[in-house]
Amino acid sequence: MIRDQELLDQLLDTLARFVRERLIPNEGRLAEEDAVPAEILAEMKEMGVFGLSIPEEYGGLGLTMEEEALVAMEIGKTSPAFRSIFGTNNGIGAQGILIDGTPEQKTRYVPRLATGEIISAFCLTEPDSGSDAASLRTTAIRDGDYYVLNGTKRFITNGPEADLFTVMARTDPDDKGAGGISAFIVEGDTPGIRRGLADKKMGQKGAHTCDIIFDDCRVPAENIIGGREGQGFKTAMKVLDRGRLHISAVCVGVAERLVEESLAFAMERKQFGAALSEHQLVQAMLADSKTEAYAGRAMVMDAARRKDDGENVSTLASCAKLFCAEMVGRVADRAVQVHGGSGYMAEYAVERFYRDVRLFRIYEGTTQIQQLVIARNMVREAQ
Ligand code: COS
Repeated sequence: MIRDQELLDQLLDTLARFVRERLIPNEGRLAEEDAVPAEILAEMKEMGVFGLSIPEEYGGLGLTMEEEALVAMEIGKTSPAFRSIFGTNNGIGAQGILIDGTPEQKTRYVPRLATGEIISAFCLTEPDSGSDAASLRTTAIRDGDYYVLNGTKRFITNGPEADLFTVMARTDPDDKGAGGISAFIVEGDTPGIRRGLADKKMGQKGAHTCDIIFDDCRVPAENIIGGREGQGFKTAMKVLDRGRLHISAVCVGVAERLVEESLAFAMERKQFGAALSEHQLVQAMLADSKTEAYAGRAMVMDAARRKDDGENVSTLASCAKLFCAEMVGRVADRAVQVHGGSGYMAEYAVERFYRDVRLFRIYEGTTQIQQLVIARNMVREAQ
C-alpha cells in the first residue's frame, strides 16, 4: 500500500541519490576497512534510514510493506553491508518488540532504534541450533524479578556493535519444543554478556557477526516480550516473515545493480570486432538476468501488497525469499561471466557482489527451510 505517492517518490529519489553519490563510491573502502565509514553512518542517521519501517508514533517513517520493499530495492543497489547496520533496526532487531511487545516496551526502546541512537541485533541461531530453531538451548530461568540467561548465540549480525538484543531463550526446560521458548529484550551492557571475536566471513565486509555469550546474565522480568512466557518462537517466526520479504527486496535491488554493471561492461568491451553486447551468447545472459530480476520484483511487490492488505503471507514471503535469493546468485554468476577475466578481479564490483550474495541463500532461513515452509503450508491448507 502506498500512502502518498509524491512523498514516497521524494524519499526514493533521495535514497537513490545517496546510494549513487555516497554509498557506491565508498564500496571499496567499506570492504577494505571492513567498516561503514563513520561519516556515512552519521549521514544515514541524519536521513532517518534507521526508522524507515518503525511507526511514526515512535519516531520512524512508518513505511508500509510495499513502501519498505521499494526502499529496500533502492538500497539493494549498493553493497549489502551498508544496509545491514540500519536494516536490522528496521527489521529483525525492532520487529519483535513492535509486533508482540507491550506498550511500555515499545515506548522505552523503539524511538531510540528509529533514530539509530542504539543499534540492535536478533539472537536466534546457536552453535547447535540453526535451521531447527525450536531446538535452541539457551535458557532463561526465572529468579524473582529477573530471568537468568545462559547460553551462546552464533553468527549474530551487528553482534559486535549492538546496544540491544532480542534474545530467544527457553523459559521452560521441560518443554524441548517451540512452546518452551520466550523472547527477551536484553540491553547490551547488562552484566553477564560477552561478545566473541568478529567472524571472518566470505563476503559482506563491513557487516559484522560474532557469538554472543550469556553467562548468568540477569534480565529484568519486565523485559520478556509481550509479558508472557512461551510466545517467543512465534514472535521470532513473525519477525522472519517480514524479514524474508525485506531480504527478497534487497536481492532484487542487487540483481538490478548487477544487470546494470553487466550491460555497461558488455557495451564498452569489444571482442571479435564488436561490443560484447552485440554477441548473442552474451545477450542471452543479459536477457536472462533482466528477466529474472523483473520476476523477482513482481513477486516481492505482490507479496508486499498482500501483506499490507492483511493477508497471511508466510508462504508468499518464503516463496519470494527462495526465488530472489537463488535468482540473485544466478545473476551474480552471469555478471562475473559477462565480465570474463575482469569479473574475477577485485577492482570490479561484480567480484565482490558474487561473494556478498551467497549469504542471501542462507540467512533469515536457508533456501531449504523456505521450501519446507512453503510445502508444509500447502499441505496444511489442502487438508
Ligand atoms: N507465524 C506465526 N506463528 C508461526 C509461524 C509464523 N510464520 N510459523 C510457525 N508458527 C507457529 C506454529 O503455528 C506453531 O504454533 P502451535 O504450536 O501453536 O501450533 C509453532 O510456531 C511451532 O511451529 P512449527 O511446528 O512449524 O515449528 P518447527 O519447529 O517444525 O519449525 C521452521 C519451523 C523450520 C519453519 C523454523 O524452525 C524456521 O523458520 N527455521 C529457520 C530459522 C531461521 O530462519 N533462522 C535464520 C536465523 S535468524 S536471521
